[in-house]
Amino acid sequence: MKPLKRLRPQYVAIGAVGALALGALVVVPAVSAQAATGCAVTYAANSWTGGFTASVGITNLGDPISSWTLTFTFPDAGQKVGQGWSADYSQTGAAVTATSVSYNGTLGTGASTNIGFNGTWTSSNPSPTAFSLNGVACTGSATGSPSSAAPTSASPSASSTSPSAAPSASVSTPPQPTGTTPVAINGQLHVCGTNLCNQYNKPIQLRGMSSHGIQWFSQCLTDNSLDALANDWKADLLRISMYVQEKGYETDPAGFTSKVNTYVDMATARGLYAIIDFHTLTPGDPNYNLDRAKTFFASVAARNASNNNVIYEIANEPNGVSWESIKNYAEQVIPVIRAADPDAVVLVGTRGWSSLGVSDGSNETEIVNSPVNATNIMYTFHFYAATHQDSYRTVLSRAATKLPLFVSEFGTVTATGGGTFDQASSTAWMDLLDQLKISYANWTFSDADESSAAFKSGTCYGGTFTGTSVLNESGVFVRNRIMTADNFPTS
Ligand code: IDC
Repeated sequence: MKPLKRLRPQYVAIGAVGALALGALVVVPAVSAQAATGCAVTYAANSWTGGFTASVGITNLGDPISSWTLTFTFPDAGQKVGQGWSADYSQTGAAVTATSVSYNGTLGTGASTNIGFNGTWTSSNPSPTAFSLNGVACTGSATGSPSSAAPTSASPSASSTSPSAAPSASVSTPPQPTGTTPVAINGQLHVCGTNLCNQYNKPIQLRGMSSHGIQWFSQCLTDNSLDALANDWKADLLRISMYVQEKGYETDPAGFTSKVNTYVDMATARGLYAIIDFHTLTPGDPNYNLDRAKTFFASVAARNASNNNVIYEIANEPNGVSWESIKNYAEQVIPVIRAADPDAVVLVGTRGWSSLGVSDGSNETEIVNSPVNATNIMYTFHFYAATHQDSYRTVLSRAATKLPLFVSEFGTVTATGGGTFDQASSTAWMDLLDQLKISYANWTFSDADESSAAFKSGTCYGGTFTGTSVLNESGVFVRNRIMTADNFPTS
């Protein structure tokens, strides 16, 4: 996804400084053979409690260069650069250095490039100051006379800014949505504090369904079934559950990658968010699949980078493995995703089958005390209502005050995926998730011969997906909960 395009809240254009002078730059008398130097910089940050995504536009106003080093200073001691893209970053105290990478070092006169990073902050998050390119302050004007192209070849974004604009910060908000689908309304999502926020920087809850393993139930993921999910169920979300083992990804990486991308496109066409679920289950240590995860996510993140509806879930249910091992896995996979698709939300599985550790006798404090070193992530919590009851609800409520949580999978039945549909516990869970605005996906949008399946066994082949006649008790219940109005905030 292109960060600059989607940065909306707190859109701070300090580059008005650069644009002002750029617009005013008409003729600088030729002086000598000395190299002309100069630069203009724009900076935009999308900020939430404790974190931000920044986009930096760099325009070279001097003679052509073949590599560059950009330096700037954070005004607040608590501001830190985290994962970056399109440059190599380092930070010493408040001073940040970003160095060009192989494909963007060459900048002709008037040429621009864009870089960005995710950062963290503690007390405040002001825009950086003192931008310099190759040691020359970016004032928006050049010294000396560029020997090549005219400055009018500067990037449209810089030159379209009115020359009379005051060199002060300006703020713009996103326009009202033009469509009514969940993605049209909410746009690119980000994590804000412990919530999932939309393009208006407002907390939202997404409600939807998880597929069963895509190696098994493709008859339930058709144009008709997804039309029903979007229009009859009025869901916001499809989780695409790609098992890695059990005849899944490991047997045909290219084939499964392409299948996932097809389902993403089918969700996109209907204005649904799509979770790409790397469905690790057995073995429970996600590091067993670390190399596969890196290969898979590098590919799907690059392929879907321009989408604004994709959420990446890097490990379904770690089990029999410590939180530190899961964290270590996450800190290796997340940068792979960020390098290709910098602004997508990433979901991290938790210990004990994504129970925040509870099913292993632990709890959320191990995560609070040792969070994954990345921004724009949420931790997953899974439950099966007939098995997991009040004690799990207590943990979820408490953890939700400290951690961004996403229920990327839950069942209304027992943890086996079968057994009795537990309406009372399911209702208590759904009420709690609604109250906490925690997003969820129900297991499963399939016709598997088990009570967790929404559709009665074998009905997907019949091609009818709307209404309740084809649904199991669980399907009827969950559809009723999902189809109530969303009321996403747009201001
Ligand atoms: C179950 C399926 C079942 C399948 C089994 C093994 O419902 O048909 O045979 O996996 O692949 C989870 C897992 C999810 C499980 C589900 C129910 O994420 O893969 O699906 N469950 O057991 N965690 C808790 C429950």
